[in-house]
Amino acid sequence: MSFKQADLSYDYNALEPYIDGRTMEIHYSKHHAAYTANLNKAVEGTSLEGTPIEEIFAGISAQPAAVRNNGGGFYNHNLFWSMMGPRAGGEPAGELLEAINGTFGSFADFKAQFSTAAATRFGSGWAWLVKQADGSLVVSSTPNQDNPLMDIAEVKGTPLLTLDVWEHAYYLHYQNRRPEYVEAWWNVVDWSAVSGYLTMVRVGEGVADVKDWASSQWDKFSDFLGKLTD
Ligand code: MN3
Repeated sequence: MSFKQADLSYDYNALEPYIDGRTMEIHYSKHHAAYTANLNKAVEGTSLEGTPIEEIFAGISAQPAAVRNNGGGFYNHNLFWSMMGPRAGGEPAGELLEAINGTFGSFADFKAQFSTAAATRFGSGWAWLVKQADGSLVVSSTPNQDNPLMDIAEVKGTPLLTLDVWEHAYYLHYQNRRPEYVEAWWNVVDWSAVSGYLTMVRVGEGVADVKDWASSQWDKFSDFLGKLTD
C-alpha cells in the first residue's frame, strides 16, 4: 500500500485566468508528485508503512524531517486541489456560512483575516481555516509543509480550507505579488466542496443533525479520502 496523489477533477488550465495552466501542471505533476514519491520512500520498510496519514501527523514530532515535510506536501496538496474548481468562487452558504458569520462576524471579515494570514506567512507555507477540537473555527498559517493535523502545529484541528502560498504556487504568473494571487484565488474556491468537508467532519464527530447533507458531497469526499492510498 502506498500513498497516492488524488486525481484532479479539472484540467490544468481550468482555473485560468486566476491560476495559469503551466503553474498547475508543474505544481501537480512535479512538486506534488515528488512529495508523494518521497513520502513513500521515507516510510517504506518502516512501521509507518500502511499507517493512515492522519495518524502519522498526530505523532509527527517523533518522525524524521523527510516524513514531516513530504507527508505534509502529499496531504496538503490533495486537500488544496479538492477545494478548487472552475465556475467556483462567490460565497459559501448554509451551515458553513453560519459558522463563518458566527465566528468572524461576516464573510468579508473572514476573507480579510484569511487573506492577511496568507499574505503575511513569512517564506513558504499554507493558510488555513481550521475547526478546533472544541468546535470553534479559527484562521491560522503554518510554515513549510506543516498542517493543523500535526502535533507540532501552533493551531491544531481539522482543516476546512487551505491555500498554498509557496512561490511555486504563483511565481510564473504573479512573481513576487503574493497578495494578488491570494485575491485571485478566491475566484476558484469551491465552497460546495468546503461545505461538504465541514459536514463530513461533523459526521465524523457523530453529529446526527446533517439534514442538509448532499449525498454527492459525501461521495466526493469519501472518494477523495479513500484514494489517498492504494
Ligand atoms: Mn505547493
